Order: sequence, then C-alpha cells, then structure tokens
Amino acid sequence: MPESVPVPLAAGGVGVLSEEFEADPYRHFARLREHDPVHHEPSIDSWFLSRHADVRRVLTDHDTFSTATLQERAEPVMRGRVLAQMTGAEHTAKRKIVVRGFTGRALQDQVRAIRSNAAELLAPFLPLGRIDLVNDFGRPFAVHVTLDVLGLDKRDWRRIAAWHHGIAEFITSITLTPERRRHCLDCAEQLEAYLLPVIEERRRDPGEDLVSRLCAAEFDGVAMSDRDVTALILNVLVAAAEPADKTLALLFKHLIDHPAQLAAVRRDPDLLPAAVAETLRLTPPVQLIPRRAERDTHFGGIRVPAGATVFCMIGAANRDPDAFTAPDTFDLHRPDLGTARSFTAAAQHLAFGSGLHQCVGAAFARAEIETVAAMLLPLLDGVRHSPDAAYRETGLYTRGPVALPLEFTPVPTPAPTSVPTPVPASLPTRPPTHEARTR
Ligand code: 2IO
Repeated sequence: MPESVPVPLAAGGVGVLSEEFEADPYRHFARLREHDPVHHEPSIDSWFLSRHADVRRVLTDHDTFSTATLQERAEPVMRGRVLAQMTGAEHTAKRKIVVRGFTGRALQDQVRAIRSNAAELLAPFLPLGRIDLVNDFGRPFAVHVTLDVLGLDKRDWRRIAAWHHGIAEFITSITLTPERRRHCLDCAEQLEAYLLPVIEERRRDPGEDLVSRLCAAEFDGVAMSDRDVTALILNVLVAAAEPADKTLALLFKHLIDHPAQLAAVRRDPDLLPAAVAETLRLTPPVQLIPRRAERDTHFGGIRVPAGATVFCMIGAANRDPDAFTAPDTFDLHRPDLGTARSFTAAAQHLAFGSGLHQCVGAAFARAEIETVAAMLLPLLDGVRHSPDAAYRETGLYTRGPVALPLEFTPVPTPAPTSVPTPVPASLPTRPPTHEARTR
C-alpha cells in the first residue's frame, strides 16, 4: 500500500485525493463522468472510472480485470484470502458455504437476532427523545448483529470493534502512514489471536453459528485450515459491520429530508425495500471497488496498461444519467429503480458490485436494514434532525455520516408491548446466548 503522498490536482478540477473532494465527492462526479471518465492519479498510479457502463464492464469482465489488488490491500490484515480474491472452483465452493450461512433457516435466526439487538440497544434512548443514529445505535448495532451471526461473544464487542476498525482502515485507506499501517497490522494480529482458540473450540464442539459452519465445511474433501477460516471470519466481520450503520443513517437522513417520502413509508412499510434500494443507489456506503487490469485495455480512446490499478467509483456510476433519470434526486418511487432486483445480480445500481464477486451478503443486508428500519419508524415519532447539528460525511472508500443526531417524541417507558423482543428458544448463537450479554 502506498505511503502518504502529496495530493495532486486533476486537470480541470480538484483531484480525487484532495480534501475538497472528500468533503463532498458528489459535487464532482458529473465533471468526472463528462470530462475525465478515466481519471489517472499519478501519485498512486491508479485509474478512477466514473461512468456506469465502464464500471459495470470492469466488474463483470473477469478475464481482463482481476481482484489481485486485494492481495496488497486486504491479505495482510485478513491473515489469509477473502472470498473476493478467490477464483474458479475454490471461489464457487467457499462462496456457497457463506451463502448457506446467510439463507433459509440461518437468515430467519439472524432476523430474530437483528430484532433483539435493535430492541435492546434502542431502549435506553426511547425515553430521552434523542439518539445519534450512528454513534449511539448504528455502530454498536451492526457489530452486535455480526457477532451473533458469527457466534462470537458480545461481551467482547468493544475490543473486537476496535480491532475490526483497524482492519477496515487498512483495507479502505488510499494512503497510510507507516505508523497507521503498523497499528492496523497490530489490530489484525490481535484479532487473529483472539479467534484462534474460538476456532479450536468450535472444531471440537460445533454449534449453529457461522464460525462453526466454516470450521465444519470441507473444500476438496479437506476441512479449511485455521488461516482460511480466520480470513473468512474477518471477511464477514468487516463486510457486514462496516457498511451497515452508514446505510441505516443515510436511509433516515434521506427520509427526514424528504418528508413526503417519510410519510409514505410510515403509511406503507412495503415501500421500505424501495427506500433502502434508493439509499444504496444515491449514497452507496462502499464508494470504491479496486481491480487490476490483467492486459492492456481501452475505455473510449484511453489506454489503461496491463498491471494498472483501477478503482470503480460506485457513487459516480450510480448517478450516471445514462443509467438513471434525475440521478441526483432521492426518489423511492423512481420507475427505473427496479426494487425487486435491487438486491440481486440483476441490480441496476452497483452498490453491491456486480459479476461473480457481487456482495454475498446482499440479502442479509436487506433483511438487516429493513428489519431495523421497520422497528425504528413507529418508535421514532416526529423524528427530525437535532437543530444544533451540522451534517458531515467522511470517507473516500467507505463513506457515511460521522454522526446523525436525531430528536423524536419521547417514549415514556420502554413499553414491552411496543418493542417486540422475541428471544426464541433456539438461537443462532451458542450458549450462553444473547440475553444480558450486552453491556
Ligand atoms: C473485505 C470494504 C467494507 C468485501 C474486502 C477486502 C472485500 C470486499 C468490499 C466490501 C466492503 C468492505 N469488498 N466487502 O468492498 O467483502
């Protein structure tokens, strides 16, 4: 990964690595798509693609564009290879293992875990009438749910979240100082050391959780090594926890900023899938997807050489007027959204990527955000932005609000009838299970 470098200016506008660009990338996407759609950043010798058709092509032409970029960007902190790096039979088999962990009965159990975690984390804020949807709720919620899915101990959530944060920083940094790099690698080592005894225990005494499934799964008739399992656990941890709070906060920001659409969703919760899909289109939490050109290739008249790093700009592609009409407007009723296919391989928006490596957790993500939003909407009566809060987003790779302080009509006591907390007899986690494990 490149070290910190001076920030260059792109011809005719701000560079994509400048502070000005990061403050509000959306302001610059039209210029890039129209005048500089295959933008080269000399300081990191990488290409940035902003047109929908070009991004789609990169993500689906697997012969020309490989995921080899992840070897440098992810492998050092994942301690092994993630799904996105794999190809051929290995990729098909291991992806299937993870898909099974997120569908059918497993997904039903996960929805129960989503509900109980949401209810538990929300309760203290309901009588207050205010909540920061990112820091008070979204982040702990995303981590708690992911730990339940994996079957890890939620009492350790703060430690795990700090380690996972360091790992995510490594993966999603464009430049990294040697000190930060060291810190991120430390986080990865500590999380790996934390996981190894858990893996050992699940091999001996498996449960229903995803760690146990990964331990029990075989590839080519052989169980996966501790290193393989560790990498996939970290893969799920980062991919599930990192974008979730951002998506939830962005959904509520868009709805609050568009009161008629908020009212429509309150009246008809069946509109929630469209609201989530439109949020992902307009403000995707993962803004960049890297690939490596395996041979010389062209975009229009511009040549990208073999070996080049290419970044797909998902936010820019999702606002390409060639793909969506009135692309900068939040409109959950838009006829070109295609809600039903928005969480499938046929999605027109590219928030989950596209092609063979399209997000394996898309159905889980949909269930997670829809379930929690459906719980929040009736509880947060009269929800509005806190008047003294200035809205700010950060991040070039993953991007979301730094905070989303909201006010709403206080709920006198956390009434158990209005907050369903179904704690079923069989949970996806191992004993001791969820209840009372959150502090
Ligand atoms: C974990 C970047 C948050 C993924 C990654 C090395 C591979 C892959 C992604 C997403 C989101 C994370 N890439 N998830 O962009 O698994």
